[in-house]
Amino acid sequence: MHLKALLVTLAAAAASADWNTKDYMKREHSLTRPYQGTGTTIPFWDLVGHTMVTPKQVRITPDEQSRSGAIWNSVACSSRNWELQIEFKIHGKGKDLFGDGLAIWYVRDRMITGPVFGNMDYFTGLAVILDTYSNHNGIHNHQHPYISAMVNNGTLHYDHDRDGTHTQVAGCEGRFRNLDRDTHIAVRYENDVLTVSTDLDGKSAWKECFSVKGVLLPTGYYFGVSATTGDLSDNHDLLSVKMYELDYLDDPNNQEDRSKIVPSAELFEPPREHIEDPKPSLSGIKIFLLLMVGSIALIACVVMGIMFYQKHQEKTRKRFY
Ligand SMILES: [Ca+2]
Repeated sequence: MHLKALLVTLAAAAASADWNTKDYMKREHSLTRPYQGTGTTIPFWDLVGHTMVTPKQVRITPDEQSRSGAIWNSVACSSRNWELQIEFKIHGKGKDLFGDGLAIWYVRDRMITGPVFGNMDYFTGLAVILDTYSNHNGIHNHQHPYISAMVNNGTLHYDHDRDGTHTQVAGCEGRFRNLDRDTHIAVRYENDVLTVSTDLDGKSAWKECFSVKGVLLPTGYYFGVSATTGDLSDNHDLLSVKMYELDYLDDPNNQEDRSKIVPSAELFEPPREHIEDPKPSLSGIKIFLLLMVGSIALIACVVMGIMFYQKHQEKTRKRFY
């Protein structure tokens, strides 16, 4: 096929793919300027805690100690496949010390405050965490700020002391703090694949942070963004949320009832603290030692046997002479 013909075919395929998707921004799950509708409320969104809305941004926490806030979508998501594109800004006075971070949620329960970046612990659903402060005293196999995802069925505890590494599905480093340019993150959930990408370099291009297969999330959960400060602080600003539905209209999978699915992830990243590999080599040494002791015992037996035989021979010789 000629290159031109190929390009035309590809363009036609791309165009028809566009036709088959409902790939457009869903207003009821999105948050764009101007935020306020009539009065002081934001259509489709509810505020929690210290969150303040200004014409420029939704400030989830100011750069002050012990602040906590969230903004929650009030409409449950009925799409099976979706992408959330979030523009945010995390900035503050702190040069070396700042925190704690921001979290993006797709969860069953909304509007509940708690210790996980302003949201409840033992949550049910997905968290994408932009952790600016490393609580862990030891060494991680990554630097902070750090982006990670956690899938929870309500039984897992988010462990701040380990910065969530024990329960994370995947993660990547990302320098997203105190930048002059716009910073964006995309959370894409399509065909049970969770992909998180960032646009932090001002290039208007997505860079993959991680992509994980086998992530099960039901429909009917709520989107939210929360943040918290403690002894350390930062401004955690949300500028926009854009939700795109990725469901194909003629996809037979869309007939499946996904509302009863229990959130789960096939893969969990093995936490660094649990990687202890001297055990196999220890048992190797044990086997070697056992073999050596065995061989020595065997040699000793043989030597003793020979000595006994020689003595016995001597005795019999003595008897005959
Ligand atoms: Ca942390």
